[in-house]
Amino acid sequence: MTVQPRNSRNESRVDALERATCPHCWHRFEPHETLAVARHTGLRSPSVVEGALRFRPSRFSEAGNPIDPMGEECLELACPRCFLVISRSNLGIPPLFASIVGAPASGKSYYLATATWMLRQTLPLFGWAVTDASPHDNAIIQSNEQRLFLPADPHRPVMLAKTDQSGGDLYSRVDLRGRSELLLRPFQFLLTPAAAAQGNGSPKRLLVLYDNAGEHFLPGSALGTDATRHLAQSRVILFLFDPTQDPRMRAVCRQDDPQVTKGPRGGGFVEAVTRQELILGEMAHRIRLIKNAKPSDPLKASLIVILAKADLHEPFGAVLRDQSPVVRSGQHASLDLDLIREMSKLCRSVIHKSCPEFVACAEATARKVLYIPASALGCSPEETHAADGSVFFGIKPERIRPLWVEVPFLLALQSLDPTSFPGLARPTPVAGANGQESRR
Ligand SMILES: Nc1nc2c(ncn2[C@@H]2O[C@H](COP(=O)(O)OP(=O)(O)OP(=O)(O)O)[C@@H](O)[C@H]2O)c(=O)[nH]1
Ligand SMILES: [Mg+2]
Ligand SMILES: [Zn+2]
Repeated sequence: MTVQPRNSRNESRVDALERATCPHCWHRFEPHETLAVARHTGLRSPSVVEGALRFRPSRFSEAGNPIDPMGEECLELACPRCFLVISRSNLGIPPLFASIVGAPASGKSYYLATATWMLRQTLPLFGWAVTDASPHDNAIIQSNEQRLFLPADPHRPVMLAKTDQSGGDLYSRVDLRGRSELLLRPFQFLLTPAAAAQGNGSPKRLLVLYDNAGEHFLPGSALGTDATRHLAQSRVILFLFDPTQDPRMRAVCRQDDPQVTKGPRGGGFVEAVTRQELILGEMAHRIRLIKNAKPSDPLKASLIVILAKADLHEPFGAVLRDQSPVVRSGQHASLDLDLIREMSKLCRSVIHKSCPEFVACAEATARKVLYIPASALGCSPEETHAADGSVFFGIKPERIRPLWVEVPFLLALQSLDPTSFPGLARPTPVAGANGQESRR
């Protein structure tokens, strides 16, 4: 795809494209406004964080790539507002923004890494391929996936670090019209219908996800107001409800998980995050502020409450292990929506029994709320002694069995494109010995 201006010879091609949305600052712009990043090392821009000059291209190579003022062919593009590098997939491919929300240590980073890994395995069953739209931006999530699923030594416990609140590779500090803002790095996945699915005209999709530090979602977080602005773009919000952070839910969890007795990271429980409905309320408040909506307006986004770490709560551990809503029949897969609805009802009633105020808040926040139990690990982490004498909650990769983590994303895709992600019309019996129909 080129970024040639309107008066170029490719005018009709540019006009056919939709407006683009920057995944860093969510500015919407026409494709011809896209900037190019100069390749010549002598072209620097002191006002840009990443250094190289950004410019509106007027000359193009044979291949349609911009040429910088020193004659070098440029391969990188940038947003005209925040100047951060964007992927070519950000031009013309409809994005599906999804936000993952939850208290510190509610399991967001483990959830995200296991869900993206499982989507890479599951979406091909529906005829879709998953690739990294921006390998540079996705490096963090790729390395988390590798650590959990493809380690050199699967017997050696590993852990994912707590997400930084600022700094590190996850953030870019930019100057937006004189105001310094902290922008969170997006993880972007290109979903492409495979040859078999292309016949029905399904367009490619760009799934855009973010991994915030939980502190960003706490009421009063100054850093969080900038870093969670993606919430207002999202069509689907996944709220991770952590049963280990509420004493009433903790009481009905498996007690042999170190988080249940020592707190989610072994340093005790933090009272400020016990009431998870306050985090949900703060999230809704921020979205309404950005959208200039009335406090009584329900959010337009779908809200999926994920009962995280569901391995801690029977019957979910066993049921999720035995039943998958992804049903394969020959070359095709479909989603057992009846099973998902049944689990949603069960999950709602379990949370409601211990935390009725949370359910009331969720249902006052969005028009449509689904409750999905999921477990990133499928088992508990273990107290592990590191070589330097410190203790951490580690997990042996050989024990990891994610349960239902990809289901919320499959549901979001199903509501956008029911032809590619068909729902099963009726509950279907599990796997026949003849292999005609099977659950993944
Ligand atoms: N039992 C169980 N524990 C889990 C699961 N997923 C994550 N955990 C534990 O939850 C703790 C926190 O997980 P993280 O993914 O780092 O939490 P986070 O929400 O990203 O935390 P912040 O980055 O601080 O916002 C870790 O100690 C994990 O071992 C799960 O599926 N089951
Ligand atoms: Mg995290
Ligand atoms: Zn931008």
